[in-house]
Amino acid sequence: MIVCRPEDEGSVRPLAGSAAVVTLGMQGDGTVLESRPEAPAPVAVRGADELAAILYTSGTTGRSKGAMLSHANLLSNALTLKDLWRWSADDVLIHVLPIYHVHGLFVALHGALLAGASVLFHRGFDPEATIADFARATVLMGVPTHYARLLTSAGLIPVDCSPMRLFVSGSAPLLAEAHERFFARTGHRILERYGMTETGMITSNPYDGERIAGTVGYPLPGVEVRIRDAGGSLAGSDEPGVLEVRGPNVFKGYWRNPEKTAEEFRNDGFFITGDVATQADDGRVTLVGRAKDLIICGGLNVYPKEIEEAIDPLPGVAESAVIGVPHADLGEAVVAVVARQAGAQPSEPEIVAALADRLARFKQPRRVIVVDELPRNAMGKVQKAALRAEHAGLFAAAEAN
Ligand code: MCA
Ligand code: AMP
Repeated sequence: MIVCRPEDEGSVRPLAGSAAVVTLGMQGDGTVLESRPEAPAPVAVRGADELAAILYTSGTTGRSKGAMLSHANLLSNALTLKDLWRWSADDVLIHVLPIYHVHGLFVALHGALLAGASVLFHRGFDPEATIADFARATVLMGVPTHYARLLTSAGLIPVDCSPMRLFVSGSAPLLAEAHERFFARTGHRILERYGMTETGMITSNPYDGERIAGTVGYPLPGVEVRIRDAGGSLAGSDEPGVLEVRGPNVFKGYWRNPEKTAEEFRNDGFFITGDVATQADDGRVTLVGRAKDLIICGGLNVYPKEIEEAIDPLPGVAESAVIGVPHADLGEAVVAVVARQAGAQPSEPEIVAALADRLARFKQPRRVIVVDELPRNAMGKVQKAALRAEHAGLFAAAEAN
């Protein structure tokens, strides 16, 4: 069955083959327009281990990888979260996330669908429209940028959010300060959880117990987590290392990419997340960094290598280093430090303009800084940590002005 907007029906039908086409849309005045199939479509029977979805996720190599998720992967995570977060048919979810990522597509929608709850589907994220729905909804799921924007919205004080029972945050780190400020404004402690496209959700702060800001809570029931230090041994409690995960939620591998699949799994079935974490004696996990060179901007992932590969061939550019810099709204913002070729004068506007049709908007650097040369260590490696430290205040300064 294909569900599309009424205005797209003409272009979708020729592609539909034997699938039923159902249309669903809304007029400006809020009237729902829907068509139903002439006859109910036959239900296709699928095995638990069969492929349910291939979700593309970017990689350090610059090329996207298709994560193969089975029906069992999706179902196990959905059933676990339904119990853990107490979904019921009385719930009303405010849906503000894109439905092309695990967060909006599975975590939010599956919970609601499995419980038979209702969904208030927003076309995009508007803080005022979201706050207006707090009076008639029970659950909100968002990335930290959503909460940062709710907090800068005047509408949040005073606000009737009496029906609301659960605010979830994930996809990027939620600042402890945002957690506290949200509590002070609304009386709700945001529940932070952690996951990945390849694994669905891995850990969650508790529904009843203490939700500690800056931690991502405990491994979900049935999900095993372990942490390996830099030497490859299992880390002791509170010692940092790369988090590995195994369980019914973990994907089957990358589509037509057995080499990459083999690289990211251990022989005993644990998947290497690339996130650096610590685990306390009681099992609580805290993310402390990333082993993968990844920037998370407004909940969307940007791999520096892809951006550097777009910048390096531009006229007058010798080389570039792309970093993430703290940004109050987006969490991290993409910044490119560009070393010019001797005698050349590439400018920020020129580079920005050249990238406009080469990179998706969210991957485009917010600032380009042109320098004579990039800092390197004794091994000749570009010192990104030094660049991050040097430019850490870039957006803080802009906001203060
Ligand atoms: C939009 N822009 C961005 C971003 N989003 N730039 C950088 N990073 C972004 N994330 C651009 C727009 O194109 C626009 O460009 C300008 O910034 C201002 O747009 P604005 O209107 O402020 O943006 P928006 O449309 O309101 O979007 C912000 C957003 C959105 C609502 C935070 O980025 C979003 O929905 N993020 C959530 C992504 C998500 O679902 N992540 C989960 C994936 P111009 O100035 O040219 O107009 S991770 C996942 O699924 C795992 C499993 C997990 O753990 O959840
Ligand atoms: P994606 O590849 O889009 O599925 O993004 C997954 C990555 O998002 C993880 O590997 C983490 O680095 C990050 N992530 C997800 N949830 C959180 C969280 N609560 N805090 C910090 N980082 C997170």
